[in-house]
Amino acid sequence: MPQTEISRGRFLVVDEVTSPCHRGGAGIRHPIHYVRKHELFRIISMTRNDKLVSTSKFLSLVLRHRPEVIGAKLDPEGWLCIDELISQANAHGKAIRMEVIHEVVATNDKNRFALSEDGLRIRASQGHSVRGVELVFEQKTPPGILYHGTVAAFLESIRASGLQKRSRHHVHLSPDEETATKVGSRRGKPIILQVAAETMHRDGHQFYLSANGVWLVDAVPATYLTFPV
Ligand code: HQG
Repeated sequence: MPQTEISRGRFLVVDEVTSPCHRGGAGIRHPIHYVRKHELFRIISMTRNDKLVSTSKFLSLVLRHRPEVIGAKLDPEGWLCIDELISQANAHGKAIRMEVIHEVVATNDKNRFALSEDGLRIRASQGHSVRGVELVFEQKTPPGILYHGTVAAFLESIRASGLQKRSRHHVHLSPDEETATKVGSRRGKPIILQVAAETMHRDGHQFYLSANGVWLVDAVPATYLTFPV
């Protein structure tokens, strides 16, 4: 942090970290956290729920898609040290606090994030698009039918080439229609496709279940899909 910027009063010193997670071992003092003043005032005026949603979206961005936005790198299994996440986020103008991260992990509607056993690292449970990260998922026998929520605009292409993982590492399938409806609704009026998961599995396709209950496959050929009439 350039001294000139501090003396111009554009930054506030918020915190100091002790980093047991970093190379160098326990108890090493690491850079002081700074937050731009306008960012701090924006945060103070947010409601608690706004803050949790905003932090969850930010964690999804960093832990699934673009860790480089805060100059961070995930390990091959998607983990990032929480102290590094906080200090890097704050250094890039995104104020984020340990208590809020813990609250997001504990209360997130889809359990999107998980802490390591020692509590020092965090990762997204699924949904990654970032390269160089490959989570080890539990292979599982799926139920007879799984569901995929999408929108009309994609149907022609899905009929032609089945479900493709696009930018993510897997195609995501839901265990029930209600969840699939929520997934599809993110893009417009939801359309629910049924996936003959048990048959697919019997034919040799591997299914994985993420820690937060999302079924994952490499692709779903169109022959296993039932489209609404
Ligand atoms: C569509 C959320 C054209 C597919 C949700 C989907 C989920 C095709 C979109 C998770 C296609 C990909 C993932 C093809 C697939 N032609 N379109 N051949 N094959 N598509 O976001 O499943 O809230 O990557 O139908 O809850 O929508 O982020 O996948 O519409 O679990 O935790 O291409 O994201 O979780 O979109 O959602 P996405 P998704 P979070």
